[in-house]
Amino acid sequence: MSTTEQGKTGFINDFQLERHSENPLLTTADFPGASSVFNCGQTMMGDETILLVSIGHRSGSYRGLPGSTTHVARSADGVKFDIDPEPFLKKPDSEPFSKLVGGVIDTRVTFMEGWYYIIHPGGGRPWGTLGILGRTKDFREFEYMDVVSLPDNRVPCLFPGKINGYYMRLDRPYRVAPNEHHTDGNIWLARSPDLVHWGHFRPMLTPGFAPWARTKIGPTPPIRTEKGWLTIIHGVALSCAGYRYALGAMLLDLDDPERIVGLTRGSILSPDAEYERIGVVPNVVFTCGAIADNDADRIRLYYGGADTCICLATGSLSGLIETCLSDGPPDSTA
Ligand code: BMA
Repeated sequence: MSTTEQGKTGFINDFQLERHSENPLLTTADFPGASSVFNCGQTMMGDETILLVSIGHRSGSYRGLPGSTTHVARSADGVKFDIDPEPFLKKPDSEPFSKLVGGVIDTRVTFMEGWYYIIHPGGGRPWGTLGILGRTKDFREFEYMDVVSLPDNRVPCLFPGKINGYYMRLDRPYRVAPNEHHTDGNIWLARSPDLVHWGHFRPMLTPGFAPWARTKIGPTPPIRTEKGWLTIIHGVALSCAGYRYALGAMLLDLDDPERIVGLTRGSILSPDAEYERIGVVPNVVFTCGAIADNDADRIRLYYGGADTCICLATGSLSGLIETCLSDGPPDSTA
């Protein structure tokens, strides 16, 4: 196992993503009236890097609640971003979406068959939090498709194409405790003939495989590599200081993605920089995906720091894959 123990913060991996020297790349100052800046969905459209950045406003809107907005940020070099002034995702007019979508956070983007599919959480009170699917071709026009998961399952992450005749996705259903804090939640696999109807559910990974992921875990859309489906995951540890969000990765078998062939036991990015430790929600590095630059053997991860800024971390793609493989499959799956 390639992990080393780092004092009280738990395990971090020998393989660490490197923070970009210009971090944070986007802050509340880049969005007039913003009080918080979240996560973000990410993809390439041609040569352009696209981020979906969700914003809470000083007027009081926050975290996917009505009034919060999600904007497209576009970049030619992956570092300097132009932000579309008009929100890309707004509260929709048509049923059932108008009932289930206030504002949007945590967008997961998957490109397949000429469309960018986006799943984001919806619902909330009184329904519970569920996954809503829509799609765009250009990050200007967006169409909602359907509600694709029941509460509480807010993070369905699509694979970028059919495998063995089925669309597939990673889920993270969870239970909400009486104090309304999320509890547990495991990663599952689901299959579908058409992206709307889902079944063949299989359990894959449960929290607790490492100190940084002992309380909660969650997936992002898998990326195809020669050695397997690479999936960045987040892990949460709860202590007397509150939640601490870190990132790791897992590798899934190409033909049988239910099988985890590698899992980083240490985190590959944890909240250590000031802009990750101090902000609206302290001690958070959180991402909704990653971008693989295969020719450059590089993985780029745009992530939210402390729910207050967007940052970039990079690393060797093959290095991360090898780390997953050398750390090996989880000792026991659910
Ligand atoms: C998660 C996500 C992230 C956020 C984190 C901490 O559940 O919603 O976008 O960064 O909580 O607030």
